[in-house]
Amino acid sequence: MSNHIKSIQAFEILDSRGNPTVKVIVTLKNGVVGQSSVPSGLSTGKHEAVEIRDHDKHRYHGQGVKTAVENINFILGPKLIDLDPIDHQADIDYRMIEIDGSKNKSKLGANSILGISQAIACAAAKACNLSLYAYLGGIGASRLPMPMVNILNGSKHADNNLDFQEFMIVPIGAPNYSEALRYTVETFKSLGQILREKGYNTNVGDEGGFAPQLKNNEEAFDLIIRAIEKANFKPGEDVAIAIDPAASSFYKKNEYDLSKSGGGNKSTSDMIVFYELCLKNYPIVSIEDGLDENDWQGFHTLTAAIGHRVQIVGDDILVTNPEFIQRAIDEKTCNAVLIKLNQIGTVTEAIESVQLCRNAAWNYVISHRSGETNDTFIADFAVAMGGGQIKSGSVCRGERIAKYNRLLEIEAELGKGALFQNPFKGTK
Ligand code: 2PG
Ligand code: MG
Repeated sequence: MSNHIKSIQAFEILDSRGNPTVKVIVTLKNGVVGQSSVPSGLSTGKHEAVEIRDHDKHRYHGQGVKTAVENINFILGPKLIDLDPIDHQADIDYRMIEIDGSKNKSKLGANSILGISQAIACAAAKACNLSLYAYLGGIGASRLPMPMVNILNGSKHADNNLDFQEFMIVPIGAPNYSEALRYTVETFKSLGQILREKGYNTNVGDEGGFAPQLKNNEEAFDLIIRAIEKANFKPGEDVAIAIDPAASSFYKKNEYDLSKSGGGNKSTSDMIVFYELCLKNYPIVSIEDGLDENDWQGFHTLTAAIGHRVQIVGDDILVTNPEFIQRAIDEKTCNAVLIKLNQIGTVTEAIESVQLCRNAAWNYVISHRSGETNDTFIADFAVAMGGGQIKSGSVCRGERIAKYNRLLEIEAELGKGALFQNPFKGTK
């Protein structure tokens, strides 16, 4: 029986916010099955590949994905039957891009195309009797990524007064992945205790981080430092801080509106001064989307000012698009890229984006979306791409933990051969 594709079937399932999303099952003629589900963002970049929703107000408040499912079952799927998925990922992905025909996958939907793209990779890996990371990355794929764990949620991911979307911790002193994860769990638990003692709410946001009402950003940083210490780690040595302000979310009328968290309105240069001050006062190693997604000049100035001391990550501004990333490399817009498969819509193009980063000696962070499923594709993808960093939210909520747990499994499978990527201190 051959490895060729027998059928491609899609379904509407729910993501972690209870919103519909796409699940795809690819079956090969030899009975091998590969499956994958598609995530969905809330603070999306304007230039992301387009996720198709039904906009039928009578179903799921317009959020249904039946059209995307039908595009798979009746348009894309039938055109891929009989193809051999093994080592033909790029060929199949570019066929789908051609069938869609638009510049941003708006005709058939990035959610349709990515669902197939990921499920094809999973089926091919299984047909080769390989783990997904080993199939995608080859025998050199043995480096686990540095986790960036989001322990305080704000902005669009929580109903509190924090303007910044993500306050993360990075276990930069950990010797390996499993220890790194332990550092983050113990710090997260300590933060919970501190919040409880102060009478703050310990409910969590969309990505599993706590979501209390705080006085301002400084209080968030102070609480995190206390949590690191309470967990018996040294701030800046064992555990550092990373932030994703997701600044496009509070950029209004040419100003950064931080009034929700008591910071007033700020210009681009005020924001840069503010970040410089944060770096002086707190052990911050990474700032993602510190400015608006259209502020290429501002990003360049920010990188020139502090890029030698801190990782400046482009998410909404670069949308995992190789063309945008190449421009950013040429113009020194930042020095690292957030990689989200559904921002670009195929596994092949996401790999191209990572390759651009590696060639430019830029860091890259493989990322989940705020709307997730228990799919663990990004965990394998991170190892296949040589480690880098991964952000999958907090060490809380099943859909976030699924990725971190998959990395523990991979670490165990690699045994003595497992390496750990520490972009802040070198590989161990
Ligand atoms: C981000 C992501 C993931 P969303 O901004 O980095 O944390 O959020 O998926 O809502 O775009
Ligand atoms: Mg972001």
